Amino acid sequence: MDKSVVDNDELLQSALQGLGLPQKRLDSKWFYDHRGSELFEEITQLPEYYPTRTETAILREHVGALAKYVPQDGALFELGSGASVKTRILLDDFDHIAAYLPSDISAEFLGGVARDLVRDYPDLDVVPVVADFMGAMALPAQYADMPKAVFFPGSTIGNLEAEGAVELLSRVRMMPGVRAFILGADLVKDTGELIAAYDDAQGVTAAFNLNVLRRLNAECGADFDLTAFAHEARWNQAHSRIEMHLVSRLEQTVVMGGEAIRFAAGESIHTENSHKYTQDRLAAMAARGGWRLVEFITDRQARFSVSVLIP
Ligand code: AVJ
Repeated sequence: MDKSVVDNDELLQSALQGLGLPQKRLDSKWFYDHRGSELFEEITQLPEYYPTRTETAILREHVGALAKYVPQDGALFELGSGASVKTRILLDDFDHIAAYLPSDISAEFLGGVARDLVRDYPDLDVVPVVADFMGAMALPAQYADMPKAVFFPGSTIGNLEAEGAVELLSRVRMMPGVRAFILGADLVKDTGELIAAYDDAQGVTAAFNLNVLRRLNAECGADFDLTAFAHEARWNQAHSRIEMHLVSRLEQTVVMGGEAIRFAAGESIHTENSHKYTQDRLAAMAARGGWRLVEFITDRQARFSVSVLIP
């Protein structure tokens, strides 16, 4: 094998491990290279993808109520901040905070976003933190102890299984200075509506899903034929989640990192979970993580929720 084709050994090791499982898996965090982050921003504009516009409307309407939970002269620390589009609703209203700390796994994407925020919010310390929220999130020293609220919108928490979500909630709870956790979470609803949101007519979600294979080719020297896999969104009732899969259209063998990975026709790679909640389930999960749910705000149709948790 030509080792020089492997630019990302962490991705390669993670992918080899996941693709070696009986139900092949790829961690959804690998969607978010620069291209994947762009495709996700396109998803947020789709007519079928209700979460972003619904959460945006909730934030606009209730920003005043949320402001009370964000400490005076403190910081807003965001997990998985992406393009920080929704955060601007809060930043435009919060004139009492000192710093905004966006964190994201895509360093390149985050850098560009932070540059725009520095320009648009000259009175705010905008300090980007490159971090995976499933790992240690080390904040720069002068912000580590600052009173802060943590913002985790978009139902990104839904990518985690229950144990992972509780672990994350506990870990954030332990960070110094944390006074509140503002959490966006998608809610259980009609299955047809959920499926459409993850299998849009324009095929943007399909491109987003397939992008992870393009990434394995580009960064790990794999030889995935992207036309040989089909995007699929499934509702898993038992786990109350939408699952995304990439289904092999035929029997095939893919080579990656010197290993042959065999696919039967119809066999899938499970690429994402997106859990959908009820208020009771969210409150229970928060409690297991050491938090108390004190606000639960939804739109009129109860499609999406923004909760405030306090220690
Ligand atoms: C960014 C994790 C919230 O689960 O809805 C969108 C990602 N996947 N369409 C979600 C996603 C397919 C999204 N999150």
